[in-house]
Amino acid sequence: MPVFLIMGAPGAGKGTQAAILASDLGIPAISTGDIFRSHVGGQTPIGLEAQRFLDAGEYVPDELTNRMLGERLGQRDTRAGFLLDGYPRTVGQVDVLDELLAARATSIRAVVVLTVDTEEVVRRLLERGQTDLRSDDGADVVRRRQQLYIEQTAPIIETYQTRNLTAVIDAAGSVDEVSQRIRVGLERVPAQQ
Ligand code: B4P
Repeated sequence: MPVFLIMGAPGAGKGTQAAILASDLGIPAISTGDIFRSHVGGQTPIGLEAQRFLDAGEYVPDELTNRMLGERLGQRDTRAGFLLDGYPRTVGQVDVLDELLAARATSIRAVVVLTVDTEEVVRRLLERGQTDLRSDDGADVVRRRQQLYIEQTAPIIETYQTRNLTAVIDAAGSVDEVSQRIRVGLERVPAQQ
C-alpha cells in the first residue's frame, strides 16, 4: 500500500501538485486543510472547534487534527494507498502517523518537499485571496502561516531526510514543470527495506 507525503510552505503548491500526483498514482489525495474547511462549511462540531485556528492561520491542536485524520484513514478508499497533503505538520503528528501506519503494517514510501522562496509564496497566496476568498489568505495571516511553517514544520523535514525518504523539489516555475520534476525526483528515492 503506497503512502506518500507532500510538504512545503503555504503557497508552495502542495494542493495543486497533490491532486496531479495522486491522479498519476491512482490513490486519493487527502488534504487536512480541505477536510477542516469542509467541516467549517458544514458547521460540524470539528468545524466549530477548528474555525478560529484556521481564520488566525494557527495550527489546529494535534488532538483534534489527529482524531480527524484517523477517521479519514478509516475510509475504504485509502486501502490501496494515499497521499497526505498538509499532514504531518508537527513533531507530535509525525509520531502519530508512524503509529497509524504501523497499525496498518505499512510505512511511508516517499516525501515530496516543495521549496520556493517566501516572496513568491506570499505573492501566490495574496493573489488567491482575491479570487477564492479563503479566510486565511489576508496579508497578516499569510505571514503568520509562513512563520509557523518555519518554526514547527520545516524541522520535521530533517526527520524524513535521515530516513532517506525525501525528494526535494524546486517549486518555482509552471505547474507542469514542477509536476515533471516531482516525477523524476520520486524515481530517485531509494526503495525502503
Ligand atoms: P492548507 O489547506 O494545507 O493550506 P496551506 O499550507 O496554506 O497550503 P495551500 O493549499 O494553501 O497552498 P498550496 O501550496 O497548495 O491548510 C490550511 C490550514 O488548515 C492551516 O493553516 C491550519 O490552520 C490547518 N491545518 C491543516 N493541516 C493541519 C495540520 N496537519 N495540523 C494543524 N493544522 C492544520 O497552493 C497555494 C496557491 O499557489 C494556489 O492558489 C495555487 O493555485 C498556486 N500555485 C500552485 N502552484 C503554482 C505554480 N507553479 N505557479 C504559480 N502558482 C501556483
